[in-house]
Amino acid sequence: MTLTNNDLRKLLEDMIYIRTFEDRLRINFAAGAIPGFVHLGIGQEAIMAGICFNLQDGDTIGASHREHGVLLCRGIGGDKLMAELYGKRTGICKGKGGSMHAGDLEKSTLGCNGILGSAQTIINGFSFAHKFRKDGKLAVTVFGDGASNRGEFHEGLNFASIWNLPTIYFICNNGYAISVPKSKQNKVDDLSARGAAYGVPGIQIDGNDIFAVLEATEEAFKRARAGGGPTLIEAKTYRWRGHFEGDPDIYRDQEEKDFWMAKCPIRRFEKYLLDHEVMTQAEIDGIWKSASDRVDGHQKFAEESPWPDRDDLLRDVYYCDEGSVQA
Ligand SMILES: Cc1ncc(C[n+]2csc(CCOP(=O)(O)OP(=O)(O)O)c2C)c(N)n1
Ligand SMILES: [Mg+2]
Repeated sequence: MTLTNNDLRKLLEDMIYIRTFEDRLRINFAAGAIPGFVHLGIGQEAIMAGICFNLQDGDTIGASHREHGVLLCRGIGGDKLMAELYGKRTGICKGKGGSMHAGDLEKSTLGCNGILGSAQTIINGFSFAHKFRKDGKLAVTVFGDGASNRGEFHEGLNFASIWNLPTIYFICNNGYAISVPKSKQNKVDDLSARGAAYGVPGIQIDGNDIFAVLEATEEAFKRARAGGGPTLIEAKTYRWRGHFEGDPDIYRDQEEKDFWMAKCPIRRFEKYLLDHEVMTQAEIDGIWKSASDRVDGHQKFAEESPWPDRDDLLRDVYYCDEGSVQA
């Protein structure tokens, strides 16, 4: 695909912004400022930025518990996301969703589902709607290697195939489901091979290579928009942090972590940009600095925001689209 220097700069900015935002979550969670669970996607930035780069407005994306980066790239706004994670009333879900349920339907960006696998069937409702309305849009579901062992993944992929739906199944294979390594989850080397069982093209890529993510999604999205049906993409990657913040992470050795940290998707992309003289080190340093300033602002906004009122407790518990209710 052809990328301009502005495209390359935007991709690097997005990846650095995600890393900086999440690194701040790491620090602030440890300081006790963030309630609930937080799962960080540090090390998986190329996947989040790459998928979102190729999405159009109106395409639906449903990510999982580790993809704050998707929310940022979809333009939900760092203030509203940080406030949500802090449980504040100014959050995108008024502080009631937290890290795992933050989403914004107005930006066609779904919150995550606490039940692993269920999002892989639900997503087809959105892609079916896109197909039914003939709006040329698609729906992507982003989930982990662990979730790909749930029955709903298989059911959903088969359904998308038989209905020829514009659904993209994107597996972030980071090698672990909590403490269980992939080798103990299943005996399939390539999760992408599972597509063949349902007549769906399956492709495996290096999830730490932004260009591989861009190429795979560009092709899959093009096929989906043209009525060619679903694609299964497996991106191999690694999470640098434990499963959740606070996880003692005793099931992975340092050698393995060092191996993957040396394959940092951001450093790798920066090297490409420097080697090809697209950017100077000073420009890259400037991007890190401005990401840090932006995140300072989000943190301040979240810290200074009010808590939800006691009266808010039972508001928004049920959603009712009044237009569809028959008198
Ligand atoms: C049906 C179900 N079983 C178990 C869990 C608990 N759980 C939460 S995350 C997780 C592991 C997910 O692993 P993976 O899908 O690989 O995603 P990753 O955390 O590696 O990004 C599990 C088992 C759950 N949320 N839902
Ligand atoms: Mg995993």
